[in-house]
Amino acid sequence: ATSSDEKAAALSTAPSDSPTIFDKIISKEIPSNIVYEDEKALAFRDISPQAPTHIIIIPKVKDGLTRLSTAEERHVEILGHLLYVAKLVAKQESLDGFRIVINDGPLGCQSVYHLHVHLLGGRQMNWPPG
Ligand code: IU
Repeated sequence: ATSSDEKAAALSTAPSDSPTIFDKIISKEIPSNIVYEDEKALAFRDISPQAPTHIIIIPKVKDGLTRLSTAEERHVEILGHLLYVAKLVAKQESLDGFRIVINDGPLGCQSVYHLHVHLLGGRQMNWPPG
């Protein structure tokens, strides 16, 4: 998929609390290329990579955490853990610099309503982002 397909998907996905495809990735009902797993988090290669390394890091238990803008105080620990996992995976992937992204809502190009951190690297990133 191109990044414009991703944008189209984001714009046509209504924000919702319903289960997402990431639940099936967590349960391994749908295969994914898992690069890291612990009791609280899972990291797998993005199916449509936007950089040589593009990994998605998610909480195994969603606990209502559909998007960053609706995060609550109880989510603080898992939010911190996801960033720490991003650091561990960046090291595992031998990344010399990387980009962390959390898309929020249609305007932020979020297409899956199970909060996730993108870890992108392996090439020179650009600024400003699109
Ligand atoms: P977004 O931040 O919600 O736009 O990111 C969702 C990402 O999940 C996006 O980069 C997709 O390519 C990726 N993804 C995936 O890796 N596997 C899937 O089965 C689906 C989406 I659907």
